[in-house]
Amino acid sequence: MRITDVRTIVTCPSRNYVLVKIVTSEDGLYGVGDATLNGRELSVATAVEEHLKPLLLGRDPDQIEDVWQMIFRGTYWRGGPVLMTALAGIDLALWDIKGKRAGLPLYSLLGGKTREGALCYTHASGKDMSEVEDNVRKAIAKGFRVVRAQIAVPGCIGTYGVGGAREASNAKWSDGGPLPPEEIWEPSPYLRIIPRLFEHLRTQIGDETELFHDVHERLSPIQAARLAKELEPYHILFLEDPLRPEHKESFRLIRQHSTTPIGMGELFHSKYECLPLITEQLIDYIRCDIGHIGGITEARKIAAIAEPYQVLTAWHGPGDIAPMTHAANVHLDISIPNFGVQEMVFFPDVVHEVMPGCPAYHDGALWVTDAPGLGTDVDENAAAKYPYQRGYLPVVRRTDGSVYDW
Ligand code: GCO
Ligand code: MG
Repeated sequence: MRITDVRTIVTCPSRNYVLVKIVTSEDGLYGVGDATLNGRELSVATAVEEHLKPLLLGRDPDQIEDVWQMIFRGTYWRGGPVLMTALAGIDLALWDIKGKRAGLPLYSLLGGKTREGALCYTHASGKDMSEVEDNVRKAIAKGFRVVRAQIAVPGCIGTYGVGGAREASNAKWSDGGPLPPEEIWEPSPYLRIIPRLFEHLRTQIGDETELFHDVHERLSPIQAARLAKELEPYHILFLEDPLRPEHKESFRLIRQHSTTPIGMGELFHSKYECLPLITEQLIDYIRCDIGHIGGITEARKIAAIAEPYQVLTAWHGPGDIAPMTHAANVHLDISIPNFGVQEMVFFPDVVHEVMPGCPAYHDGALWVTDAPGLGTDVDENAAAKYPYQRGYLPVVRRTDGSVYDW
């Protein structure tokens, strides 16, 4: 069996996705992976099409580890978001092929089920306490047992996780295309309102539902330590991504001050970045994006490294990665021993039309079928109806105009 074609499919059913379809010499046997990198999609599509496709044609698609090592180490300039997203797209497609060839769902190839369904969380946000509370209640009514809560920060324009980008300015280039929306954010009002939000939610909603919050890598070490400490009485599941990904040693400071569990990792690109946080037990949840760390091959190693340190997984699962990565998340979740929780989104119908087979939600969990491989696919004719549209993530500034982290 040989790889006979590698097709890069760029499509925009409501937002941009980059897919990698690897076709084999066996009749009708192909796999589809996701190589979407929000806001920089075409750089990944070019990497796959121009640089990686020639390396893949004629190779045996069964040798996933060898292909992975060849692409990761063979470049010399290894790692980074673009190349690791490209590698993830290829890796997922190869695992999809392996499963289809064996006639087995991916979770079976990964060792078989350790649980039925993957406990998952949804997002609840709002412009004030009562709106967030309403949205948490709506999530609970849908069966969610874990809910992420975000609130608009007073005096700031736009806030991560609260539809902030829509409020922020939406300037146009002279070519008519969009520019990144610009948001304003300040740490002091943020640090004041978040503990109040969780005090409100615990008082109004009680202790049963697991609640937590995404900092989105915006705090300094001592600010993060303060927030983690002040959130202690509300027993959140974890504080998500409190520090920038470059500052791994600073997690020690958070640990010195607080017993609030910590999750980290959606901006990591390899197992090496996870190592110190896991081996020093500085975090409780590792939440890499399978689509940005080179796929299932790397993710299962990260999970294995985390297991003896009692770090659980919480793989990133936003709307800007395609259903193939969501499926990979769930296949791993239900086959590893140290699964924690899974982020999910409800995709619009048009995404299901282009990419059928996304894991289904019911009873607070995500479920994959027994379809061979990932269980997901792409309808290339449907994809062609939705051409790429330029899009950017927001840029954040402080009130003095200086650039900050989104
Ligand atoms: C999350 C993430 C996302 C990212 C997004 C960027 O926890 O789901 O923080 O919302 O911001 O994936 O493209
Ligand atoms: Mg996040």
